[in-house]
Amino acid sequence: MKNAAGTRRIRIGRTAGAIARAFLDNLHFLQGCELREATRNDLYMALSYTIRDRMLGSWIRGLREIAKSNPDGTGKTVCYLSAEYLPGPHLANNLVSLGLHEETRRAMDRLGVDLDALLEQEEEPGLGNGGLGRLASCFLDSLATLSVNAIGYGIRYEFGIFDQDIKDGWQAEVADTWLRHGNPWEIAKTELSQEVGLGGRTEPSRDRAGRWGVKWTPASRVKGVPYDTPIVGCGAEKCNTMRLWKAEAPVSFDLQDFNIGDYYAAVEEKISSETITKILYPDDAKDAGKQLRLIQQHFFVSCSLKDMIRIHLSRRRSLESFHEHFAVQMNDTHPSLAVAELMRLLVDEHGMEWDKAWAVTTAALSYTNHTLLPEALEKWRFDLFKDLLPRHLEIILEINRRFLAGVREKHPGDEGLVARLSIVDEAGGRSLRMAHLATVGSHAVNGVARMHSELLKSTTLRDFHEISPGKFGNVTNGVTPRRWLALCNPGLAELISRTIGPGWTRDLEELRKLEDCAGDKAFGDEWRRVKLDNKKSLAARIREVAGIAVDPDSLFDVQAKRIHEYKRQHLSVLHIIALYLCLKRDPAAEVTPRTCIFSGKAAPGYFMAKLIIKLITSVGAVVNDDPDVRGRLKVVFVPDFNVKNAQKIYPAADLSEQISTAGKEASGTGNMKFALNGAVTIGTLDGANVEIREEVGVENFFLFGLTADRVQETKARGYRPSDLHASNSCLREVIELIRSGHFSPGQPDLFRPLVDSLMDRDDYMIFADFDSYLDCQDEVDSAYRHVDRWTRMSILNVARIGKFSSDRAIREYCRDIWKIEPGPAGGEVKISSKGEA
Ligand code: NBG
Repeated sequence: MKNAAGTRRIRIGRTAGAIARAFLDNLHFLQGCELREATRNDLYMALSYTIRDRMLGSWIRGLREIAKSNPDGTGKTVCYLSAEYLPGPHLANNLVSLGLHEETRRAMDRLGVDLDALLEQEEEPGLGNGGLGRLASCFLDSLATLSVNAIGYGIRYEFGIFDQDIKDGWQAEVADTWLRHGNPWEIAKTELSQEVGLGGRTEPSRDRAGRWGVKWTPASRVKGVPYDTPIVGCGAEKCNTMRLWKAEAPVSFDLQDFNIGDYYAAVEEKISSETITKILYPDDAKDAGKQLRLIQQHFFVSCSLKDMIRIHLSRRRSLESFHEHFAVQMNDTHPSLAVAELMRLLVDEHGMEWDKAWAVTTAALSYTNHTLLPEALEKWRFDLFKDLLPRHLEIILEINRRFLAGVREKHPGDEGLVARLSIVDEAGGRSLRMAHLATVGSHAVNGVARMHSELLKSTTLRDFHEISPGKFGNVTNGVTPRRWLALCNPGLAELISRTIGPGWTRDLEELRKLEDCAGDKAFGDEWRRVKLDNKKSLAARIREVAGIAVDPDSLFDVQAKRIHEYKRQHLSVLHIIALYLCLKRDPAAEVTPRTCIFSGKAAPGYFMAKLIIKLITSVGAVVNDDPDVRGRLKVVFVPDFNVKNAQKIYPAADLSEQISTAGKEASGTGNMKFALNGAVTIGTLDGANVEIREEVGVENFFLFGLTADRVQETKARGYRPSDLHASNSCLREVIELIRSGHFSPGQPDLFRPLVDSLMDRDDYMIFADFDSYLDCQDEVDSAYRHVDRWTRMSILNVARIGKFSSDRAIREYCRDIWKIEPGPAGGEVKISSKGEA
């Protein structure tokens, strides 16, 4: 007994001594080695298990509490359905949330192990493309921090988003083998596996009670095995679950085939089943229309809903109360099959009447839209859909029939309205509009920033808003201050905590107390010292990964996000070329030295985005070594933007580039992370920029460019970019320099597709915003030269950014959509005086 208690103390104790003992034990018993022969990965694994052990008690409790909810809504479980997650490295974040960072460092110091090297060893799960996946992970952090019961359901991709290399200035994709050394954070729950059908046919059938129904006989089945990762909230009071499904064949070997000696046929099914969760589609804003993607969506949605029903029935509850215990959020349309699948499960498999099932389904489901870009709105061709999901198609058509009948009743004779609202798009070969399905099947639909939600109501889902305005709302995105300040910027976190106390880690509005320090000389000096330290670290890293020396005293002008024409990295490049031309004309000109830092991945099939990367690196190659420039302008592309690298970039930024064409960026969340780390934004009135500017004050934000309305008007009047090229000499000079092959020696036509698209169409209004952007950048230059003014802007950006915590966003989802009373926020993060979170 005494021994058992002692062992337990070692496994969960919080002192450096207990952590060190547990670590050595895990090294021995789990990794099979001793300290002196352990590899870095052995050490990382052993430490991760050590920290995981300290989460499991609250994790088990958390799972037990799920669905133990009361009828008044307390304890209701949020099921977040998301095809993407970007959790980032777990170890460091868990140390912060558990408040174990200091003791762990002490334990590792005692053993002579370099904790930072182990943190560096972790390979992050890259199970998403960008903002949408990272938002899902910020939300899981906040749900746990606010003590809301939650499961984040998704897909366990064996290969996540590719790793990005830069070769000869071009992006090169490298397969992401994140699981190759094992994943200490996940626990497979093989006995909670689910089976999912695919293809086949449907036929009328009678159940045991003699009622008519439909029987679906799938052509094949695949097994989903859940892998659970504990997600601990700040202060460690609550631990939730990210449950990711891996596809497997229901039986590994078809013995029939095996017996007659056909080994290959025997393993074939296993191989084809497992391809379902092999790879993440590396698409950001374009609908791939791929069959495997539809299978992935169906697979994870079906497994997840069946899992919820399993939990619900295990409590001996009737499915009629399902929605009282589960709030199911669809993160974009990727999980929108949930509408059809939940109906199928309730009606076909559990014998519920259609109307009742529809009431339960719509009460349980809600939908978040994340984009207005028409090319990104998911549609599935009828024939493709029918082959894979014949029963779901029938159900969707029945949902649509009933829905449109209701519309016709209220708006007799308006067949135009009916056609616009229909889930079925009859134009050019029939297809299913998944945003329509998600909207019809949800009780609440929201956009992700105020402006985006308004545009959603006036454009993409206008007719839906007209017939049911009450369904629509807004929840502006947010980011978790734990990872995006406490963890990634320990220097600033320590300064802030020392000044206003640590309460900001769970109530970000407390940052407002910093306003009083905005004019304080000594505080400003410290503020700048922290930023300079962060810039030095990034400079060292840039030298390592890109081989470029940059000056930490120069203005760090950063654009880090997916590469996309609408995000307009190339507008920044045109500005850089204009600066370069100035320095060439007058090498003695007084300028503010700038380091322009880009980072981000391009979808492998998106030629123009890849060409933009090549343009950035090519301009860098010319500018960086030009003797006339004398180091006053540098252009750097930092490869492989992911959570881990982002954590090093945001804290070092002076200027945050948020320059998308107005009306195109739904929200943005990088914009929030930059400001939270003291960068000042240059941006358009797009997405959440609008609200950031409102919060931080118009005098602390560099605004430029056409508004969304003016973009539309300009296009409606017949926008001709070539006219601007003809009339604007600076723009012309910049474009002609690219055209001349100055940045592509020996290949004058290299950038022609890019230049031609700007000259011919300029869909994203680069030329239209060129002057305004350059003027605004001039203002940036002069503001940065006034050190005190800049410091004040930086401090005020942080002091007033509190609204953009994902805790606030989750509180709004709880109040407006899920009807859940969140608990009090967990404890705060302890920030040590050594400047380490
Ligand atoms: C992205 C938007 C961003 C937004 C994130 C998170 C998709 C489909 N949308 O602007 O482009 O910040 O979602 O809401 O990835």
